[in-house]
Amino acid sequence: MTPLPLVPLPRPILTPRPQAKHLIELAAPQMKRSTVVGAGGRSVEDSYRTSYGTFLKRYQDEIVERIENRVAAWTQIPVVHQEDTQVLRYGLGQQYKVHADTLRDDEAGVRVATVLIYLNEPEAGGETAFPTSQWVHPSLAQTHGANFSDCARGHVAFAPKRGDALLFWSIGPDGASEDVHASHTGCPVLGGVKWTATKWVHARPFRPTEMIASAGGGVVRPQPYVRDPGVCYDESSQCAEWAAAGDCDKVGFLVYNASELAPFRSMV
Ligand SMILES: O=C(O)CCC(=O)C(=O)O
Repeated sequence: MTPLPLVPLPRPILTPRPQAKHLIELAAPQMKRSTVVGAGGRSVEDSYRTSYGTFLKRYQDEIVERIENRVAAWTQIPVVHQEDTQVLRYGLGQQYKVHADTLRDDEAGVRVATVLIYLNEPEAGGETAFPTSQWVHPSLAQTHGANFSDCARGHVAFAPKRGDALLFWSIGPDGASEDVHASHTGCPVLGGVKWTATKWVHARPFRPTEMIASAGGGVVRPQPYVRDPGVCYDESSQCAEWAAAGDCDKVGFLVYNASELAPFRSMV
């Protein structure tokens, strides 16, 4: 089977100022040089990945919890499958060269999806590029790529926009094979600084006892991805119009804005 080109979905996921700023403020005092997985599975510093980063615990406060719940709603996979939030800071020239996110954990299995949230906008560069994928429609190269840096030019790529997030799947629909189109790079920052928050989502629950501890030791609250069948969830100003046209009666209805590749509203 020839795999389909990857369609990373950009979507606003944070209220840009307060929530993005909050994540940066939580992370800033504890940033350390990022690492890659080296020989024997050890974490090592490498010129392949030159950012600084740290992790924020799941459900560590209300804002983190809200964001994690949104990631769960978007991926339709519970928060307990998410790793802690990794916040990254890229200074001038810093980057993450082409790689796949398919790290395996003994208990949680493979990382199946990534939600990459942009916390600010660098002055130049810093795009996320997918050099082994193609745009589903060639016109998108013009719409999205007008001001790309050399690293991103000609590729499926996204320039950071504060509050927006990208969702992409690293594992194919068979649940096992790696999707080569999901290889990606964090292009070098050419001006200013770039902050991101990454949520990696695993096939199975990721260290559930840690999550219960960081949620205060109590019972983990119900998650919003469990939705009432037949209930509309409005995520677009056009929802009232679609509802009036009877779309809410169509189970499984999902509206996409093809020009932006963003799902606006879903029903279960
Ligand atoms: O910073 C980026 O644009 C990409 C980050 C990334 O590749 C990752 O965190 O796995």
